[in-house]
Amino acid sequence: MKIKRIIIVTVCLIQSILTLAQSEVELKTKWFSDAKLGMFVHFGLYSIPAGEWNGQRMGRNDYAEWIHIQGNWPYGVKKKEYQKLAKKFNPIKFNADDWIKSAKEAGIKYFLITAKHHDGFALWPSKVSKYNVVDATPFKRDILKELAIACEKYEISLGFYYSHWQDWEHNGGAMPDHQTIKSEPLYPEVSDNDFEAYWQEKCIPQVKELMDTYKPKFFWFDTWRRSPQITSKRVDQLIATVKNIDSTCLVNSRIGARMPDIEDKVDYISMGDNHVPKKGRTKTWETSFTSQNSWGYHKMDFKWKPSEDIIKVLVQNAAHGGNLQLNIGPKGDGTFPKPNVRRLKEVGAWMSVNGEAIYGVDPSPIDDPEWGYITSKSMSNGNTKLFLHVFNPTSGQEIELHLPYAPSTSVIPEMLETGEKLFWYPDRKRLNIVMPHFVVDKNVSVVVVKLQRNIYKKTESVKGQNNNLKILEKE
Ligand code: FHN
Repeated sequence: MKIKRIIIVTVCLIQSILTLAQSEVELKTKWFSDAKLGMFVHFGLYSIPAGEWNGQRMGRNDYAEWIHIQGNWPYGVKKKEYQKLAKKFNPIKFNADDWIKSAKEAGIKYFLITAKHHDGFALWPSKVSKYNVVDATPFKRDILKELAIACEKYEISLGFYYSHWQDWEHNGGAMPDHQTIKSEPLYPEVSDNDFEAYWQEKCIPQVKELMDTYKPKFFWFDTWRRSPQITSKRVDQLIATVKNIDSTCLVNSRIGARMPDIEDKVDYISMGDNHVPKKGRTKTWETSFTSQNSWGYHKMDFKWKPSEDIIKVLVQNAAHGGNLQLNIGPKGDGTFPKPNVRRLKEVGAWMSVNGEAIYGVDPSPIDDPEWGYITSKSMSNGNTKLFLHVFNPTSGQEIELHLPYAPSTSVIPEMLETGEKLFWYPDRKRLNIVMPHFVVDKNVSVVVVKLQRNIYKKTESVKGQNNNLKILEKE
């Protein structure tokens, strides 16, 4: 009897500790998951050749930031040749204030930049390696510092991408997979001892330096497959390097892609490139999304994604509890490409009237309808606001909203942008809503429905739903 009681008490204790720990993590990541829209920037030496080496378009995945490996295809560009780009790096039109202001106007809440990408080049005056923007280029300005000042001015949270695994400058840094490169034995195999040297001499000290100097609110580390070099011990050391300086600084899951326990160790999950999942995750998550195919600016990549698609992906992720990080590859002169400028304005215009249906929303408590997606907010008075994001609406279209109970007669759906009240009629547990005659937005129109009930409540963790929200079948 006594033993039974001890077991029950211990289990309860463990459960409360786990719940406490979980809510602490949720609290720490709340600003990030509420933000919903971030900007990712890939900027570096590769922004100069912009996808072309000696008059020839680069090979393979056509990611401009990979030109070191994929220029002069299929051989790659020799390290000495590539590093000569530093002497040409002089983005005189770079204006941190302009960048961050345009992010702000687009409704973006946080900003993330490649402090160091795979080529190993640092965008700040690193004391750890002379291969940096101040010591190695004619530009001689601390890009990260200027951006940090602008972020503070516009109240945008600052984060850094840091390539901790691949580093093509340090002799011990990881190199791309040999089987995928047709080149001569251009890249020697890196031994674990060499990698350890890189790790202790460059990676850890640079991350520490970034933490101490710029006080970022989050890090975005990058692996995309399991690697023998990225061991649990190294992941733990890197996380500790960040957290020992600021325990609230967030770390993403691609610090150790495909490691079995990685999601327990980190603060938020980063999807694979451009991966927009059909369902949410139990933990805070984001999709990094390119504007063209390439991350770094590529002058021959014309696969620009329309703003309409970007908005739809933002909505889809928000409905599943995730963020969208829209990537921009600035040009070698430091300006944003024209298609990006336009897209930022268009996304910003949509956000300026529909932001309420995106920022700080909960994922949909209802299954995805066939006409679009739903986001929601539970109000302090116990009511629930549903935001119905109707994709490609047509004049007078009828949409069906399936609820867990018969709707009350006081529900009056209205358009978020115009306040126009909509005709509706109930059909048992269904609400049929008639869209306006004049369609306010032919891409995504948002309808607000205020329900005088709380249709979800906090429950235990449910796989596939963020923030542990589960719909109440019956009240
Ligand atoms: O190789 C990189 C690539 O250049 C880019 O930075 C993306 C961003 O998610 N991450 C890697 C590929 O997945």
